[in-house]
Amino acid sequence: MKAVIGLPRHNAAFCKPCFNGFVHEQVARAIKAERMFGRDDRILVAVSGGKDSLALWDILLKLGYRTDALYVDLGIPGYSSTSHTKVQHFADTVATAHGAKLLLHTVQEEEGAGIRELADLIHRPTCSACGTIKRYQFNRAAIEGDYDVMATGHNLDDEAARLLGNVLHWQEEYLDKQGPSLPASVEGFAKKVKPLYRLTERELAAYAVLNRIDYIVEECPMAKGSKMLLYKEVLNRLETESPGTKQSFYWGFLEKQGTTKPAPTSMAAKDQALLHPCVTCGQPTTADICSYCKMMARAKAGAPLS
Ligand code: Q46
Ligand code: ZN
Repeated sequence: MKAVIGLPRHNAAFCKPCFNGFVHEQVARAIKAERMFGRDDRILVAVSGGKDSLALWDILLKLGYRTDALYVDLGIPGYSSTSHTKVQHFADTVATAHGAKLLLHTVQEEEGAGIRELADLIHRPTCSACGTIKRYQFNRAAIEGDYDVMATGHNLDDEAARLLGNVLHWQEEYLDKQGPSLPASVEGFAKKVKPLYRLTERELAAYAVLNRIDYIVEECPMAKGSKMLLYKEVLNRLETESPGTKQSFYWGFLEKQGTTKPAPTSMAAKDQALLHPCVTCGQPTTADICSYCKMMARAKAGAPLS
């Protein structure tokens, strides 16, 4: 059969069925190696409408896992409506046939304003406010829906870029939490996994195209000029010169981390000592009020939201 994609880091070229087999195998290995979840677990995938998260939902369904998805509508003009349409289309044409459902949270409906307006009100960069909102929404949906684990579509490029940023700034506490599987440290905090960490952005784009997954190609407009995009560019240059760089950088880190980091149980114990329920929403936090509730209180004080 005709080769449809060459993978320099594996020194191989694949036809479509073999490529799909390769992608599924990489995800299966990730799930097993990092003890992400089992056959009986209920999984909630965070979908954005991009190739990675939709490919992840597709792969987990095809591997036979019980996987629903959550889409958070951030209310970014011209972007959120398109990405929502792509997610809905995938849910209707693929996921429903597997008995899976799509959950929807709309920031505008819940908080009276979209993400950009909220960020302006509290004088924070949009992406930092967005991070807090997404973390809160995904965790809440996972806990309320009684899911065992929450999965995100972060790929090898994302994780290598994040690692580069954390190393450049010696963000040790972030380095500690950069593994592909974070345990549910306390009641009220969902376990989080990244089953695509063995696959690159290019491989996932190829998977989406070959399997006719209709995804939003444009990046979120807020990502423009971000450090993450710069780190990805740098790593792509290195990858072109020496294929396998991203893989050896991130997987090498995981290997070293595996030999030095404390076992997840002791990490959970450490977190458990620090976290307790937010007095406003009940989600775990190290302060009295969680960062999401603080943010919304500040936004409401800054300007009355409808
Ligand atoms: S969605 Fe949100 Fe990203 Fe858009 S506003 Fe920034 S953080 S760029 S992954
Ligand atoms: Zn709270």
